[in-house]
Amino acid sequence: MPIPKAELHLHIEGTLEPELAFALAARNDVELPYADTEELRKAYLFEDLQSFLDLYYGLMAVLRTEADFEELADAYLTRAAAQGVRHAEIFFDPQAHIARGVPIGTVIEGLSRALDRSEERHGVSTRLIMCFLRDESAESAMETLRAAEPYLDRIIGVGLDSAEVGHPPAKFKEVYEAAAALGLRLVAHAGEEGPPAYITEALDVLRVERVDHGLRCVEDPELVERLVRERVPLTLCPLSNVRLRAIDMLEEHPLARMLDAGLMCTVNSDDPAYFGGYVDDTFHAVREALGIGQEQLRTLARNSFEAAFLDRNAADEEL
Ligand code: ES4
Ligand code: ZN
Repeated sequence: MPIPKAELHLHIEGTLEPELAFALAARNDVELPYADTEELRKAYLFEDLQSFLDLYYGLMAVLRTEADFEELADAYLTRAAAQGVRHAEIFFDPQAHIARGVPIGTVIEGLSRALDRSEERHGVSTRLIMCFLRDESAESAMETLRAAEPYLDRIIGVGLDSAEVGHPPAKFKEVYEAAAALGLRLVAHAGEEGPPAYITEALDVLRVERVDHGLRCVEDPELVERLVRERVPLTLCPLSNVRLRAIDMLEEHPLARMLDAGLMCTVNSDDPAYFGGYVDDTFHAVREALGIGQEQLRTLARNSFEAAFLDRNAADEEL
């Protein structure tokens, strides 16, 4: 039995498995630049974050209708339940769909169809976090926030993803202020490929409550000390870091050292269809590669509920 856990860093578009991509392509009459699933999988050899993003945004062409988004989310929730996930906070990238002519309402209504039935069907509670693409303008992010206003009852918070370097958090200060004023919770990717200063900026300028990745904090001892002191959750994604070459091999991942330093680490799958495993696969992989023991695995699971946007009682119940 996999250990019960919450997943806090999961891009729903990153759960699009090749088989579903081809099924949706056929249904929607979308031509893909790959002959079959095998050829598609062979393209999953990434140099860095950008080379992954190019393929990831390209394959989204197959997602067109509410039913597509429902099927995508239901497939993820089925797999997540089998991996011990009891609660999932799910990112989605509305701008990547709006740009292709798919309205935000189609995305949110479709995902909601699966999410609304998730507790009953899969025993997984869910939240949705809307991400802004940081390589798009702050104005575009603000327009996206406005477009989401009719659906705010379905969205717990906002995040920031896509190409990090050259797009520091401060670019989105006003959007985050507006999101906070709407009662939304705040997270952001920082310190994945970008420098430790982006983590500090996400905390001080965007006022995020959790940092997605946060990997590169280890380069700045004062920042580590602060993250420990303030108990800032980091949603680490070790398999993603290997596949996107943030680190050379899993054996070199700083997760064990980060836990020893007292950082509030969680382990997550990021884009599991692309990075070689879902979240319990990731727990197994770090156990094997880093010698992370049962006690630390329990700490990671406990941290995942503590860092979730659940109320305290609900989080305690899971433990
Ligand atoms: C992402 Cl791994 C990663 N980093 C930044 N943005 C993303 N969007 C989807 N996966
Ligand atoms: Zn991510």
